[in-house]
Amino acid sequence: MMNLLRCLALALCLQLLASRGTAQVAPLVANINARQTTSLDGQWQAIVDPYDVGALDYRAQPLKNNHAFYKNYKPQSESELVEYDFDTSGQLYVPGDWNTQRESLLFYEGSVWYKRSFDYTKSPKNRLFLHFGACNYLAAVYLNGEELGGHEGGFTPFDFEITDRVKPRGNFLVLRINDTRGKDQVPTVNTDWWNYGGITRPVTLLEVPETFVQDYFVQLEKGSTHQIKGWLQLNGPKLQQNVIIRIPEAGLSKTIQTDSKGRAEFSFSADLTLWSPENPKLYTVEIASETDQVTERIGFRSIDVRGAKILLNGKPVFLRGISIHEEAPTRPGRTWSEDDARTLLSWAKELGCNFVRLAHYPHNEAMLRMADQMGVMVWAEVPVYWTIQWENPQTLHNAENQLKEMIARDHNRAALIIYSVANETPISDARNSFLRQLVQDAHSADPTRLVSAALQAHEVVDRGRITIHIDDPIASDLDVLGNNEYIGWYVRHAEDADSIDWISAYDKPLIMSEFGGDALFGYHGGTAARWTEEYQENLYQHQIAMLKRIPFLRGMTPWILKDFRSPRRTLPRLQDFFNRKGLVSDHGEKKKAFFVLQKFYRELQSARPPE
Ligand code: GCB
Repeated sequence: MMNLLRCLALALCLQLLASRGTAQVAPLVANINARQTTSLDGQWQAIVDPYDVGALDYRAQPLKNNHAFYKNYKPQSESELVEYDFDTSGQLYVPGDWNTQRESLLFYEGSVWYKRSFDYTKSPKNRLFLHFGACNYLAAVYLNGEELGGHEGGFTPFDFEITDRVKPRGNFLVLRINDTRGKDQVPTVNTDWWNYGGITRPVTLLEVPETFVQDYFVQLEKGSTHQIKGWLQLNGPKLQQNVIIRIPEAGLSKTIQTDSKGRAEFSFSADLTLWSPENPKLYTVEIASETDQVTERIGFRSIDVRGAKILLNGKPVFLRGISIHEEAPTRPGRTWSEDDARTLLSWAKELGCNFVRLAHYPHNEAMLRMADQMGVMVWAEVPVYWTIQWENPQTLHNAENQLKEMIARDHNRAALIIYSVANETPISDARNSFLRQLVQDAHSADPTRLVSAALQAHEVVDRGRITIHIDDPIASDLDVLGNNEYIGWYVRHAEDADSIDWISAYDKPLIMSEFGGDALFGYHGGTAARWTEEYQENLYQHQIAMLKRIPFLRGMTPWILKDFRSPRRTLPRLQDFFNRKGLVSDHGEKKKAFFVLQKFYRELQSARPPE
């Protein structure tokens, strides 16, 4: 009986996915900024559709006729019944979440239809792609009244090819975005961040030659500081070509041949100035096939682990980090822009950071590129958060897909050193094998970077002595251990940290991936008074004293740079739907604890590098 129920549930999931149409997305085109592009950003017409009447009829069957919103149908006579109209329904800005654009949408979760028109004349032989930076959470995409396909997952890019569908004049593009939370989704229904819905990252038309360089991986070979090893992939009818890879500044030029599948692997030695936070050196890398060429700024560095050490370019490094959510610096709402990335990373640098944890999902591409330029190492993460449906194969497939898309977008970023596959997930056999699969996926998609996860340890009290043990079984699969702890906020008192010792069952580096406490900027009191800046300041002081005593600690990313919107934080006047663990307020004001961490990071910076 149980098996039958499982089969039924799975069939329903597959059917749902089929209707989401994830199969039709095109392979991701790498480095779109270096291509011939046209932005479709700006004001789009938008219809808010809480009951999905634009997609389903009154029997909840999919609409195929002119009542379907994607048809953008107009009444042909004054007697014809048409119950929607994009032109008079208002507008939303793309990219952007809908929640912060209209007061009435602040708490809205459901469907919104977006529409915009465009003209486009492409060169006759070229191909045209539609690129979406991200849409949260489900996207169904229609061009000129026809379905292109769908995408699931709110934080990764996807493309559709529209070469044969685009017209010189009067194209109309319609998207149905739905951000209803679902138990089987990634993330699942329960999170500690705002479920910002919408077309949250840029939309771009991308014109490429008939056979083009679709993707490439140009990085140093694992463990080496002088050997470049990588691959590239062509897409189109002429798959066998000569391709030249050039790094003019390093005097490098290498010709390779792609095989009948359009793929080539290469390896050659190079004498390079290595990328590091102190010297974030980027080289112009040119890839020229017979039919296409693309240029990208790429940095080269090695990242390894030896015992409990993390080695950057062969030398031990301590990761002075901070966690960050993808919100604009001084207003609530999702961010996607270069300017916001610069502000957020400048705050991190002002703190003394050489590292950021981009929690809890893949952040926008501008952030990664800015980190490359500014010299800030990055931990990137997929939203496998708290209690995912570990036993659901569809959920695993979805998580794997999000991880794959994140790696595909960012695998040439020198700043990116760690992929994290999960945050605070409860140990069970099903969870362990789910995460093991993700670790394996990350290593096989990209063998050069480290894989981690934010775990939770447990406390043992023996004759008054408190020890915290890191022994999660998944740790044996990870290169670096992450651990979240809230001593002084959810558990115990800040002062207890003074006598707590940490024990790890693994000879691996540890990053304390979270600790912290809430403080409302400008709210003052004693060190025991919750929500005050003094409470948070005191908590950081005791945390730092404890962290200094952990011999295998190789980094930390306290929670969190900036106060952020969270539906779980309802307390009036103090929270008002903000998680207040930021070192900076939601208006950009620095709290006292900011300076405690800054002082510690300055000490670390001027101390001898770790052995
Ligand atoms: C955590 C979560 C993070 C929360 C934080 C908190 O452990 O990883 O997403 O926001 O605690 O403030 O409770």
